[in-house]
Amino acid sequence: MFIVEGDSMSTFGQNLKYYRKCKDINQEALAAMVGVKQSTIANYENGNRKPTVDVLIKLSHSLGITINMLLEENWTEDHLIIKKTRQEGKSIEAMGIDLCLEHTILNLLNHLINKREEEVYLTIQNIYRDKGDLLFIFEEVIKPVMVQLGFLWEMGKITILDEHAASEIMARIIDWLAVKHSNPYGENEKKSQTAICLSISPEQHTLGIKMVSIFLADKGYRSICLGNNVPTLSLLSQLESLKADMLILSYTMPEHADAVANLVRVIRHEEPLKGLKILIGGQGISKPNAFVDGIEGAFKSLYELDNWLNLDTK
Ligand code: B12
Repeated sequence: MFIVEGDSMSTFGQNLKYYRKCKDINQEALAAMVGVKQSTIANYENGNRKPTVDVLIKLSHSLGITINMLLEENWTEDHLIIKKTRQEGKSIEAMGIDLCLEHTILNLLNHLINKREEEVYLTIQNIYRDKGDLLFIFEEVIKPVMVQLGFLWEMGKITILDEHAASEIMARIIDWLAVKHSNPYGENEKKSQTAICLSISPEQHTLGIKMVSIFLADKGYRSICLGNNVPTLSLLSQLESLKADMLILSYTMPEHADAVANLVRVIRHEEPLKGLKILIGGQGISKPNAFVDGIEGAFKSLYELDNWLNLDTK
């Protein structure tokens, strides 16, 4: 029985070739794993031949991916625009691991837009199993996927509803990563320090601050994420009662810079909070380490925060 027909044949061939290269397996080796000739794999990849269901299952097992990932159409016109921009000047072969990442990001985007939560989960789970590195998954996978989702929305290719659904899926995946990666005793001696993390009101973007909070927990802080819409008076009393050492403020929209500056000003007038370190970050920041009196640092990424923390502990 054949299940790959017409145009989907070339999609299948293209996917097969990409995933094979991602896993750094040559055609001969894959053929041996699946029990077919090398020329059969070449024919699949060129779109000249179709696999049987049996072979398709073996291919997906050998490459460690789902059958859907082999069959689905990832190369829509929109995705190709993004792909072309991002890969400009690089040949497919020269892309190596980047190509694998690129393909993964496009797959995730596709799954998110089509609201296939399980596929998103499986893909991220695979990356987590391979890398086990939160910083990599947050900065190199989830953030680029969300930014590209934003481009598609800006271009009118997806609806605001698609964007909401995608954010909800991603929020659950990030929470799953947090539990999976939880490090209750901390990797260093920071465990006595408390960090309070929030998105500045009226900011609605909260995935970034979730990531920052999880990252700090992984670094050994007692990290408390308050999400968004936090009333200022409650925040002030919480900072005091929890004896917070650090306040982390995130904002995505540049116009929320004033709200950040105002909150920092209010906090700096509170005598009991004199020792509190305030860090700000997010896409809303125009220049790193620029503006706002009374803060310890302004950051665009978790890499920058990581560097700062390493310096701060020395
Ligand atoms: C999902 C999404 C939404 C969701 C958010 C859901 C949620 N729970 O978060 C919803 C649908 C609610 C939404 C609403 C809006 N959105 Co929106 N949204 C996005 C989208 C697609 C993804 C956001 C995201 O999660 N990014 C990924 C996270 C991980 O990135 P991040 O927050 O920047 O965090 C990273 C770093 O910045 C850093 N970081 C963040 N904070 C901090 C803090 C510190 C201390 C440190 C060290 C690091 C750090 O760490 C993270 C990992 O690297 C973006 C596209 C984009 N470019 O991101 C648009 C985008 C941000 N949204 C946009 C807009 C316009 C809006 C709306 C105004 C739309 C509307 N008309 O209603 C509203 C905003 C209302 C408001 N008051 O905030 C624009 C912003 C344009 C601009 N620059 O002004 C964007 C860029 C889309 C676009 N291309 O046009 N949005």
